Amino acid sequence: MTSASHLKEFAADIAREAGELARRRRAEGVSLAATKSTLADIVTEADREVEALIRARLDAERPGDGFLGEESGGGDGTTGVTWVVDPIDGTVNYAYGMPAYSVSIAAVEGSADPNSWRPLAGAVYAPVLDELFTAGRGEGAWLNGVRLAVTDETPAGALLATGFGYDPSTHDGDLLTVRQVMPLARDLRRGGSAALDLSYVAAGRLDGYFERGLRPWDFAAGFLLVTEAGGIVTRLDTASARPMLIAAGAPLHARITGALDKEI
Ligand code: LIP
Repeated sequence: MTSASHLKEFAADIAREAGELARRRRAEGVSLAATKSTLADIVTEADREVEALIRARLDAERPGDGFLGEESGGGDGTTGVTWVVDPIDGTVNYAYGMPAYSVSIAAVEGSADPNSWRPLAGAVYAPVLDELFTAGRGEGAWLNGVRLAVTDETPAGALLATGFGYDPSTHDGDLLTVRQVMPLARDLRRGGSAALDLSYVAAGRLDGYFERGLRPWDFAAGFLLVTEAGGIVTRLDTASARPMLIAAGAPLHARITGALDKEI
């Protein structure tokens, strides 16, 4: 099995190239390619082009690996390594011209099933800010070469982030979850990119993050960033259609989990 360090460097190199393509295409003007689960769940031509670039690089340099991409699906490989890719996470931000979008690339041991995979390496690149978050299993989490750590004290309350699904029928339930957790918070952010939200937890820019209904490609890289930065990431209700993901330092993670158990 290739080392986590090598997979991390490989993911970082591809994420930079893919992010630059996404940034160039955004500057040229974005065209809508299709809608998916709802009218709000969009895919742009750039999403497809960026994922094709990532897949071509992976196929050329690691042809036997498995792949799961948000736009092109994929399948298991023969090497025991599977790449889990979101070419543009924060697609709606990207389409509207907001800078909070990222390329998320993760390598896992096993298949692309978050209930059984073992994260090995991850890279999340935000091209507008030129910020590259990377992690290798057992090697810590880094931002542009600086070591990252989650926060552990939130005396003024926690700075939390969350997100909402594309299906409007889920919004009431998600807002109820926000009400359950808000007593722990000093404030709440909704950035629009799960990969960046998780990267920010790893970097201590957020104290915690929770969201229902994320897809594997949304969190595969960010999950490892948080755990390698000393945090805890868990998924609740994994048998449901919309599992809950919680990411934070250990004390806050326990408080968020406890708050979700309370009726309001
Ligand atoms: C997005 C996530 C975000 C979530 C959005 C959407 P996409 O991924 O990163 O956290 O709230 O509903 O799922 O669709 O931009 O790749």
